[in-house]
Amino acid sequence: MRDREFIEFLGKGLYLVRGEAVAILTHAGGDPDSIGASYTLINILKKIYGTKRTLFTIPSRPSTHSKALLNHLNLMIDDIEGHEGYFIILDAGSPEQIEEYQWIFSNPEKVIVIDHHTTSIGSYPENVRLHVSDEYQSVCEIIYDLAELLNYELNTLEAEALFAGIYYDTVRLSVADKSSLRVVCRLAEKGVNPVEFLSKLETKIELSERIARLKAASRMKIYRIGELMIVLTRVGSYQSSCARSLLSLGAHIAVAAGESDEGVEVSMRAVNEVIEKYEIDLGKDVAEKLGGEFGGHGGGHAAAARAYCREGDIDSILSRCLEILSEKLGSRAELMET
Ligand SMILES: [Mn+2]
Repeated sequence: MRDREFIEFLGKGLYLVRGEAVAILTHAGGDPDSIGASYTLINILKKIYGTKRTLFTIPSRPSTHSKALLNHLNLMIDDIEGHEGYFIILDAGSPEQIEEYQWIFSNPEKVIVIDHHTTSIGSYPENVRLHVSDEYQSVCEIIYDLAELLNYELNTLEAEALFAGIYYDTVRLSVADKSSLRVVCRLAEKGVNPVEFLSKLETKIELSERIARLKAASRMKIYRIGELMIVLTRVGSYQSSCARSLLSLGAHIAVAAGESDEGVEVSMRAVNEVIEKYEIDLGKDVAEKLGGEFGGHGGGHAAAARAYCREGDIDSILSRCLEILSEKLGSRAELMET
């Protein structure tokens, strides 16, 4: 177990919800880590803590990737409006990430946060119960350790759910450390078949997503910052999928922005060599800053992050993003002729 003291404190912290009604929330859009952890935690709460009602929701709307996992797990989204009881927030490093559900903080002592991002955790209201450790690479591993502490026997579906979170939060295991890999091996013993399971989550690229990716590529502006290729583009939907696809075209860092109900959504991705060599963290150094400057919020991981900007137009947001990147990377950005 990575951190027994932390897990024991979590196990005890959850005594609070014994026999109570609980609603579980992920961060906006959800991702495999938050959904996989929610699925398994729901079962643990029902069986070990005897919760009387356990609801689940994803703020904003589930992303396409999230929907495939929800279907596989047969996990339904509940209406938690007006829920009275406890709330557990998973994998959301700051309160803004639960979007429209800010009302749950009217009773902060009934809110429990379980997470592995520590940078903005101080922005949660006082009296919210925090169980946060950045020693962990995923919330799914925290829930795995909790199951181990409680002697809870995971079934195959729960093992798959946790595997999904660890797999994606460690960028397909490429940055997985010894502890994450140990858990992956334990999960494999529970019957996870990675090839079969991952193909279910990954084969479905909708036609609309293909169109968005291709448009993003045709509209992109290419910049050079020192030895790095940075691309910026605008696209109406699937911003994160577009940014990701531009990395496979050859960009070191890709930024895709587009209008959403929330204002301008900016997704960014970087290849790992750049993250390591330049010690840049897109979540902390770029998305958080950008969101803050344009009246919104942002965050994420070193190699994958997102900002929501409520003020400003796409062009000024993208050029500020480029400025932040060049400051951080220590050279000027030059536009390449196309
Ligand atoms: Mn996570």
